[in-house]
Amino acid sequence: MNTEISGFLRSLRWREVPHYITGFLTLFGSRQAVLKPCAGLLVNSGAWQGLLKCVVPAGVTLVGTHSLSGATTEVAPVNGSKNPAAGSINTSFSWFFSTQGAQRAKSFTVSALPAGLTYTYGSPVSSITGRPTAAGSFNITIKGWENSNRTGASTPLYTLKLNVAAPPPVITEVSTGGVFGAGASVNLSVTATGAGLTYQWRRDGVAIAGATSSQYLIPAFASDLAGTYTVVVAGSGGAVTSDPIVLQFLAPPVITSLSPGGAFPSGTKVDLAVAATGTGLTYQWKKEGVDLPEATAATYSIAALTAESAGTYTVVVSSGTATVTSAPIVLAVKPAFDIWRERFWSGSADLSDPAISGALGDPDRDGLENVLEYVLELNPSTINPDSIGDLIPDPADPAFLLMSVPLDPLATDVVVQWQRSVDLGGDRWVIVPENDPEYQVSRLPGAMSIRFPKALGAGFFRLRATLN
Ligand SMILES: [Ca+2]
Ligand SMILES: [Ca+2]
Repeated sequence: MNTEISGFLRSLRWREVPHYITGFLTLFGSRQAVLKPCAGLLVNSGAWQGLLKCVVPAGVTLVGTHSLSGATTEVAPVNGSKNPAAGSINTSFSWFFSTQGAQRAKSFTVSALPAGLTYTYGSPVSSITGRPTAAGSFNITIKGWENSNRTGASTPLYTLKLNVAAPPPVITEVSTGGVFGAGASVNLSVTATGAGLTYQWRRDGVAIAGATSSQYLIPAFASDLAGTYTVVVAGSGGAVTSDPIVLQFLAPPVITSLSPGGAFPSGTKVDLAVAATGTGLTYQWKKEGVDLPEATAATYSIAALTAESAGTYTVVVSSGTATVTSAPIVLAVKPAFDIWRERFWSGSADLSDPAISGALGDPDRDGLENVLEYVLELNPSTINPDSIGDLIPDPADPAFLLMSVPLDPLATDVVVQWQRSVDLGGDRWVIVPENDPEYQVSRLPGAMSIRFPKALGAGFFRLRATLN
């Protein structure tokens, strides 16, 4: 009797029974192979069934005896494949195996394959290939069969342990830093690839509570939020930290002067102006909070104030993203005569007494109604002379007489007319129309004049003023 180690560990070739047994016998648990022929006990002449039913003498521990190709055929990795095997998510994986022994398996049962892997039968080498889609540790079981349709004798169950590692996350994009002013909205974001990703944003190395998504929004930037930000992206394959994102604080401009608001007669030209300190200043004027088109200078002019253009104005002064909004400037339209009245009677009950402060009032009893005091720029509380001027020869042409009376240029809400009389008779005052062919009447913004040929003879003239 003679034994020898052959093929692979635990396989023994038994040459002593040449006329019956030509296969291998696997002996598990016994280093010292002690085999005795089963000759005569074989039930069947076929090699497959023969050894299966061989009776092993006492004293020999025979474990895992199976029926495929005698007792020596089992599944084993080949072509450099190892067990346990290592793979990575979404990465090409190949593992080759075969049966070892005198007879090849003609089919396999491969169970518990991780997603992404497939089994392919081949002769002599079969394979498990693909790209695993999930990380983890997997136990794949393989069993070889005598027949191609997974019938007949089979090998023992072989277990391939496959460890699929997830790759560490890869940050593909992360926000850059910048300089931001108070109140600026800053949105930090990171894009990364990897499985099971979690995020933690940090400021100056300290985790920010609740900042655990791929985006971190700072709704209103402030000086104490300046610093170096990073985000740690962790996944099943590890964790990576982003490049630093430096956020700097930019102090806002300081407004040093601003036009006051006020009430102005309709048609008044109003210039609004702001002055501020800061670098690279830009401006945006707004009315009722809405940007005014092309109102982006330090001054903004309203050519003629109207009820429509009256309202509340502000100006936003910016230095980069640092901005400051001015106090409101309220502009109102008010009749010029009312503004004039308030100049004399503001804060007094007289302001609401028409007999005193109304257009026809004459509180100083100088014979000039308030509307005349107004248009002539006189004081309604002090007595003025009843003469408003003299007729003089026109310096440009002495053949003409001329009288010019200064008027308040803002008193555009008053109709002023010349009247003339030959003898001061109470009911003989005649209005001089503006297009009178003989008496030339002109009203300029600041004066009212009348001019006529000396030959017409002098007379008396007076002004009549009527509030519009
Ligand atoms: Ca008066
Ligand atoms: Ca007066």
